[in-house]
Amino acid sequence: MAADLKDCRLYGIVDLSYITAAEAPRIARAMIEGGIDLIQLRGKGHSVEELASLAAELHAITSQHATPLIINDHAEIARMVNVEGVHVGQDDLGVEEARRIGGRSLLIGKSTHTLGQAKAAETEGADYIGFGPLFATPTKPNYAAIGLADIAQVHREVNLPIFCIGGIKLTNLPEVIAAGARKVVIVSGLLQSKDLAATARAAKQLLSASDNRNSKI
Ligand code: 3NM
Repeated sequence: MAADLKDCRLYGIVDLSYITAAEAPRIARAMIEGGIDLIQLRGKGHSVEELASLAAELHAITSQHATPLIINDHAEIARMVNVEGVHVGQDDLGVEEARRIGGRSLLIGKSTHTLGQAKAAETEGADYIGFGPLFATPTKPNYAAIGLADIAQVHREVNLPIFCIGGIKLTNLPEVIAAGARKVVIVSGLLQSKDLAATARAAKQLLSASDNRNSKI
C-alpha cells in the first residue's frame, strides 16, 4: 500500500509492556477513532507465535480503516500476516535484511538516536525513521535523552519522513513542534491516558495546526 507517509502525523504503538494482548484490539480501535495514522505492534520478550497471532487480529481491524500496521523487530511475521511494514532498531536487522525476510513490498522504519544514524538510515534505504528519545522515557529505558536541539537539523539534512519519539506527551508536544517536529510517536502518553481517542485527537490537532505543515515530507 506504501501508505503516504508524508500525510502521517501521529504514530501510535500497541506496546505490550503497557497493555495486555487481550486489550490490544480495543486499544487499536481507540487509536483509529482518535485519528492515529500508523500503528505499530511492539512486544519485547513476547514470542513470534504470540505476536503473529495478535498481529493478525489487529490487522483485521486496521485494514478496515486503511491504517498501516507495522510490526516491531520481527520481519518474519510479515510473511505470516499481511502487515504493511516492519520497524527495526539499531541493534536489529538491517533495512535490506528486513525487506528480504519480509519477502514483499513493505514499509521499513528504523530507530535512530543521532543525526549520523538518521543519515545512515536514509542511505540504507529506510522508508521512515524514528528520532529520539527526545526525553528520558520508561518505555525505552537505558537510552539517554537527546533533547530537542537536533530536530531542526535532522529535518534539513534527512530527506525521509521523521517521527520524533520518546517522552512526548500532550503537555510537551507544543515545545516539540516548535523545535521543528512534524510527525511524532506517542506511546505511554496515549496508552496511559484516560481517554486515548481524545488524547490522540488533541495531539493531531496540535500537529496539523503547526506551521511545519508546509514541508514536503
Ligand atoms: N523508541 P514513550 S523512544 C519505542 O528513541 C521507543 O528510538 C525510542 O515511548 C527511540 O512515548 C521509545 O512512552 C519509547 O516515551 C517511546
